[in-house]
Amino acid sequence: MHLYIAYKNYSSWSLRPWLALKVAGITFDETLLPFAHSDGLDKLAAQYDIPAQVPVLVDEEHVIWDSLAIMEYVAESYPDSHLWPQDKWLRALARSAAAEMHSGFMSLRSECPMNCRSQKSKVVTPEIQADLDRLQVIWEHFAAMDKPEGDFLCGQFSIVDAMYAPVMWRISGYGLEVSADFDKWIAAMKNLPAMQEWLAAAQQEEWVMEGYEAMGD
Ligand SMILES: N[C@@H](CCC(=O)N[C@@H](CS)C(=O)NCC(=O)O)C(=O)O
Repeated sequence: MHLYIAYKNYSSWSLRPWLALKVAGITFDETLLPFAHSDGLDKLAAQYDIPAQVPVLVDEEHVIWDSLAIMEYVAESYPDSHLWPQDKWLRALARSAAAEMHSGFMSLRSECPMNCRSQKSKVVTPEIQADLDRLQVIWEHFAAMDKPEGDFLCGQFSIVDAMYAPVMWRISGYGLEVSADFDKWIAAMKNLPAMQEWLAAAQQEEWVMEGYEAMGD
């Protein structure tokens, strides 16, 4: 199984399946395609007739080209990894929140791009505040559920944590605040050896995306 990703410092969609695979202990090969600095991603896209976007998973002759689709495929292929919670109601909530992340949080995503190695401040616009308030409400939904012990959204780590992983860097990297529960989740996420491995690699990278670096106040 081969996962194609981009910059560990900036590529939020790459982080999601990479983290899920790592936390689940699944062996995979990875190739980093720095799309603003090389044509590797364009070549991959042309080879498989897919959009020039990461992440992409290639398993045998099959290609999967979307972060959530990749994680669904991995969860199905490795049921013992329990990448979704066992309980069907908790799983339904986790899937709803994962889907909301996939298609929402536009202000947070556009105004506070993931930049793992930077620490900035950000004036909170009403649009950003609305996204922060929504995060708090989502965390309250999970807090109200019956679930296994643990500080992740479903107790134990699952795909919904992976989907929100870049948000963790956005909140901590731009000095934003959500709630005490959210801070507990940030601590658990930062404590994951896989997250530390990702951060160490992001800190080593020399590519700079000026547009991303210019964000923040
Ligand atoms: N729907 C895609 C979105 C992927 C996406 O937007 N990836 C960005 C990197 S984080 C990308 O590949 N950008 C390529 C470019 O801007 O040229 C997914 O969830 O996997």
